[in-house]
Amino acid sequence: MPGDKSISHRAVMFGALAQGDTIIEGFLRGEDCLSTISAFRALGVKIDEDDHGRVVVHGVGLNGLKEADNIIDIGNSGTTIRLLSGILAGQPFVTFLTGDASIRQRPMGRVLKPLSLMGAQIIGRANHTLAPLAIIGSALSPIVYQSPVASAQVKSAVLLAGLFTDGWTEVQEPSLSRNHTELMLSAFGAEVVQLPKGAKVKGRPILKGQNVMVPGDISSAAYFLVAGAIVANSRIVLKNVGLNPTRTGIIEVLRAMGAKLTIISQWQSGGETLGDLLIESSQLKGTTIAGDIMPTLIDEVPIIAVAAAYAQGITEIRNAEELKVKESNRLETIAIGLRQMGAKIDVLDDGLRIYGGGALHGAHVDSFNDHRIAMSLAVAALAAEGETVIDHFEAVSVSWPDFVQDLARLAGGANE
Ligand code: SPQ
Repeated sequence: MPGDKSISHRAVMFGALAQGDTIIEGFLRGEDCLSTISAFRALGVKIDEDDHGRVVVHGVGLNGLKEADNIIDIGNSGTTIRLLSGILAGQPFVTFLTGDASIRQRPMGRVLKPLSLMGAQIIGRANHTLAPLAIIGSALSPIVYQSPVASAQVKSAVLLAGLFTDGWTEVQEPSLSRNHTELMLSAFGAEVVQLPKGAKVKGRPILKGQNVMVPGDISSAAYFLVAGAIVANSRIVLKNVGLNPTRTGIIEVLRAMGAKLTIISQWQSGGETLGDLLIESSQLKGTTIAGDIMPTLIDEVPIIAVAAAYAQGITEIRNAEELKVKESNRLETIAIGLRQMGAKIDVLDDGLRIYGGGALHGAHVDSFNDHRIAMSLAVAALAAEGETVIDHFEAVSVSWPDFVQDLARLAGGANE
């Protein structure tokens, strides 16, 4: 599996803020994580590759970043712009951040609001809710922030700003979101306390460069887990997959749907849980997904919709409003694609109702420039009757540049 996107971003960011070198093995060379590397290079951090293909970040320490001499373009990466905003809010210089058309529509107010409560000065379009952003570095104070959304990007932005304050910064969230920031900051030497729904961090730590082993991305593995379940006569072993409990909702849901999914082995590395997974063709049945599990499978909803379309019975997904503000409105875009392939789906205010059981057929569909929609529709196409053409498939490059080649190794017949 390609390296975990969330962990790859954070390894570069924390490596940059640490003293000494950070060596990253298994770094995801997708466009999003490459945008994070470019951003930190623009901020004066030397980042290169060693003879073993590992990324080496030559840390500048907590106070070593330098003002960039131009606008930083973070492309399609929400994680980069939001976490960077937290880091840059407390710097003694000005930064301008922008991104592609999708990023410039995604909500930034959710990050700017808590940061401004800490004393940050950030200007954005549409009354400080949209990028481009101008970040005028300022002295920050710690806060206790009650986040209205379960978002790891909001939580991380506030905790990272908290590194540049005197005292403890705390974020509470409605449900626990992925906790890679907390685990990795602690591995780099920061004092971090994990809360049942949130976390707190002590400001001005001395971070020390680390060797980071990036696990395979469970959000990428999800495509092959569903492919293995819905395509007849499949048997796939996926190795070194990250199994952090804040990310494994997909495993719980596929099992509840009747998937023959086995965790063959499991181990710990760098504070993260990893494992090898086995998936076999399965007769799936509908299920209900709602509540605290949602942040643990937030990026997997489109591929779960595919599994549900091939399952017997109805699947209902609720409390998934966050899907509306991703790279596309994923409730709408996955419904459009799957309907074109013959599925029956209702888009609800906060989720999807999928009527399973109908056979899907090939169709001419669109990814809407969203990597997760592109890969989900490709998996739907595998088990459909006839050929499917997916427009704007190149969107997969943000998280899995070799997706087609890897899929073709398993399925044959896929091409660009
Ligand atoms: O980085 P980006 O563009 O926001 O990527 C996505 C994805 O599908 O790859 C979301 F569109 O993943 C987010 C995820 O949805 C990555 C992330 C992180 O690394 O902290 C957290 C989640 O977002 P959020 O808004 O719930 O915090």
